[in-house]
Amino acid sequence: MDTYEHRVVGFFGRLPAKPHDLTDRITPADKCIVLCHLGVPIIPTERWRLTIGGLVGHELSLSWDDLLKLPKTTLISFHQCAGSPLDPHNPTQRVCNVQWGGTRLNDVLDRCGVDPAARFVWATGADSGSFSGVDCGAYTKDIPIGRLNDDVLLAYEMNGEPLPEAQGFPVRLVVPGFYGTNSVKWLTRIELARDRPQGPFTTLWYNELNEEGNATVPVWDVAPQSVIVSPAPERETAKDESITIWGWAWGDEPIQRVEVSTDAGLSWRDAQLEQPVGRGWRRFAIDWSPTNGGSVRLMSRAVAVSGRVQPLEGRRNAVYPVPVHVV
Ligand SMILES: Nc1nc2c(c(=O)[nH]1)N[C@H]1C(S)=C(S)[C@@H](COP(=O)(O)O)O[C@H]1N2
Ligand SMILES: [Mo]
Repeated sequence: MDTYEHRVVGFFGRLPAKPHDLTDRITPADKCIVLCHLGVPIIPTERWRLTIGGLVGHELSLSWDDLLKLPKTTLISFHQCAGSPLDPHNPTQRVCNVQWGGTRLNDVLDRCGVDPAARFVWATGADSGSFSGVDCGAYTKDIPIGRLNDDVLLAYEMNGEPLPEAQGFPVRLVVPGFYGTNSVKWLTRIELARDRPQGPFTTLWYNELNEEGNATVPVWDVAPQSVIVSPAPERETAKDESITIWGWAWGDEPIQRVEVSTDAGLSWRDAQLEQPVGRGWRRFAIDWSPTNGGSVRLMSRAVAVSGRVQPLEGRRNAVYPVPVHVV
């Protein structure tokens, strides 16, 4: 396999924007999350190739020019980091909303043909090295083949611009609805396989007990979640003054409603929830006129169509409380 010089060797990330900074529907690139376990490889487009192999009719190798000749799709999708694989239940709210541009993975797979025995799509990046004391080799993730909708992209644009280097230049996978960890950056290899890959990112990390506590599942689909953007934590608001509490809600499963509590979770009211825009996050809003003075914890919780609710604590999609002061 080709090896690449790295701009950064070892873990690299950007401090995530706080929820009250996520005021834009489409998050500007410099406020988006950045997370690189193994560093940042430098990949000139002239050298880049994507090979597609494993359980396919015939292997394919695409150059940058080949890729650009294929039809381009753009879509909006929320993009959320599952948090550190070493601390997976910590609710980090590392999230943004992005417009991606690229080629449908399905269009490329149609050209090489998929063997019916294939059950997983492996994706490997050009970055390699060690993470948390483990020599990882390359970064390889998988998605179940049933998840190969037309929204899975070989993306080369973020918000209308080429991908930034740390965010996968020149090409990354984007799997809308799945946690960011599955959207492999600096993508160089796609492989169809019967089983899950055996590297540390699919065995040692990024597997967890499901909510029912009865099975270990891969960290794939994003659980229902919401954050309050406004008011910001610790804001003062006047008694009897009406303010709008608003924020974003998202999840792999469609969200049916968002509830807001202005009494630390004792009672909940339905917020207004806008219609979905692609796979993007959705704005919710509710008016509130506090009648009593003092400190208050505002909360929002998303409810998915299945009835699955954002929990109060204990999981990465736990409710994000916002303390405010009524004066
Ligand atoms: N090749 C590669 N792809 C990767 C990673 C990585 O370390 N290497 N990190 C993953 C994780 S955990 C996340 S959250 C997203 C972050 O994407 P971003 O940096 O563009 O926001 O990339 C994913 N894709
Ligand atoms: Mo992540």
